[in-house]
Amino acid sequence: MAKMKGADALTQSIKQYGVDTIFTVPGVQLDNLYDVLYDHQDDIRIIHTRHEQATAYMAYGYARSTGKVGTNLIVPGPGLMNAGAGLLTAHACNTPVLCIAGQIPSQAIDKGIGLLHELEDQPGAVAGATKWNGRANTPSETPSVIRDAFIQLNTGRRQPVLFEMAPDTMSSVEDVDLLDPVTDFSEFEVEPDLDLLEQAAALLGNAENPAIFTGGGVFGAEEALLALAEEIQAPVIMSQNGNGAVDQRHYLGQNQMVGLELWKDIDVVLAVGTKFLAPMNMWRKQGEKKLIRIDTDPRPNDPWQPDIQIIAPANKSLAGLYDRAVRHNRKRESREDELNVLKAAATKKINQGRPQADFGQVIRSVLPDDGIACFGVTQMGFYSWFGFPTYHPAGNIQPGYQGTLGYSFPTGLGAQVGNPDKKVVTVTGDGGFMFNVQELATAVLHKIPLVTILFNDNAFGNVKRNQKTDYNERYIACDLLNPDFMKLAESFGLMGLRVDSPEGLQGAMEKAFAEDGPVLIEVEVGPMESLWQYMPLKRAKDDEK
Ligand SMILES: Cc1ncc(C[n+]2csc(CCOP(=O)(O)OP(=O)(O)O)c2C)c(N)n1
Ligand SMILES: [Mg+2]
Repeated sequence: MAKMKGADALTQSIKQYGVDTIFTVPGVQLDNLYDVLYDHQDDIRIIHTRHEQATAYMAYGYARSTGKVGTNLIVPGPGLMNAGAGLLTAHACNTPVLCIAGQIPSQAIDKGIGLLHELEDQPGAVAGATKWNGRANTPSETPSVIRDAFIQLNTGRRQPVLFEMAPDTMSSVEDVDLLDPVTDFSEFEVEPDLDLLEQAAALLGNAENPAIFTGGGVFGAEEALLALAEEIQAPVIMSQNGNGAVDQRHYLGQNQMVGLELWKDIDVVLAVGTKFLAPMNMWRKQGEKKLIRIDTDPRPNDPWQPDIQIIAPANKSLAGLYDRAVRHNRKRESREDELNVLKAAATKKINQGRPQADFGQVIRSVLPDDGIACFGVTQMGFYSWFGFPTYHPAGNIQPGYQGTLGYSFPTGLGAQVGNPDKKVVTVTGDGGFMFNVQELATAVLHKIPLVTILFNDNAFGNVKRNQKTDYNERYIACDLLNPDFMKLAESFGLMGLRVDSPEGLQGAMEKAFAEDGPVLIEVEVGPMESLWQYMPLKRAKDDEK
């Protein structure tokens, strides 16, 4: 027990849970907390951004690329709402972000009296983007509310949580018992049902043609996933958001293009931590397929209900399945040759998409194997879903089903902060980049050596192409006025390189990686062809009605 302010209790509690970086924009409701954080700068790095949106995206990039919790700190009301798109993206991508939001003074909360930054039912305003919320109303209860927050962040579906503290709680003093932090969160996890594991293992072990489909929910369970896949020789078909759970240089690490090729003959599907969207809604249930699902939450609204549903974390479930599958497994030949042939054919097909493939292959070849790429909602990003082989779980960061334009530059910055010793690139369009262009200042000020590759077609190119092909060239709201990006880079104080070819990009990336600081590479491009014709995101050909 020690006497301390609420702001102290909060700072010491989050420090106990390993928070070492906070992405933030200050404001009056946070002044007291900042004054405490001043004394903890050796342990907690404060990265202030130029817009709250970036605090959440950076926390997302930090968390998604490290597996740790990412933290942002913002004022209530408009500060929190500005951060909303980032929280929503992290929510979609099962990524744990601790969002610490200020509040108005305790006595005035939810009274609607018009105090600065007041937002009635603040937790309700972000309920769709957070899995949990909690408010510490006194200094003494702060450690237990933070403990609850971290249990939520580290168990079940790892998604953002909202923690609130009012300014009067930050400044008031009480006896506080800083609790011992939880170190092993597995004791708070649901255990998989052993009977169901046995049934699922028998089904998989006896299957003639099993396949495993995974999404972002499988991250953290890579070892058990590969062990099971190798045991039953099942290809692991990763969603766009789940790329890298199995190294895509491994013959079992496959994307959904190959998944669709295999679909007709698959007899038992194991879907882990995935919405399983394309197969369920577009490819449909052809033939007598059995479906086993492993999820943290039930999915009662899915049109195709599983034969066996295991509600438990991926890690424990897959480890349990592996142990049992070994007993049930039939004798199997290696599928290496067959699956490598299919992979090569799919790669050839997506690489017909030009110039995306030419640039994409350069990015892959210059980025080190352990490097991190964060692809924006740009035509290069769509290419990356199927054309960019991903070697590790953080190798290809995406916005998931939110498709959040503008997320990639600040998310890449957050990933670079979390991985100071790795090469990190962000790939963005001119449209998306300008959503958060102000964070060039953050990159320079905080010395974040991210390499940003900006594909500039002076358009919301993807929108423009749709208007060309589907709406008779009735172009509206898609041409963009851009600044001179090289002058912009110079005025923010970072290196700018302009190129217009894949060879130029190669040289620029090599130069950029040799730099000790952020670099902006602008790639001048024209219209790009649609890649949808190559993608497996449509009805299977011989679909049953
Ligand atoms: C938050 C948000 N707003 C709008 C969109 C719709 N949208 C998708 S792609 C796109 C254009 C992107 O332009 P740019 O970043 O220049 O990439 P390009 O398509 O030119 O490669 C737009 C407006 C979106 N996905 N997300
Ligand atoms: Mg563009």
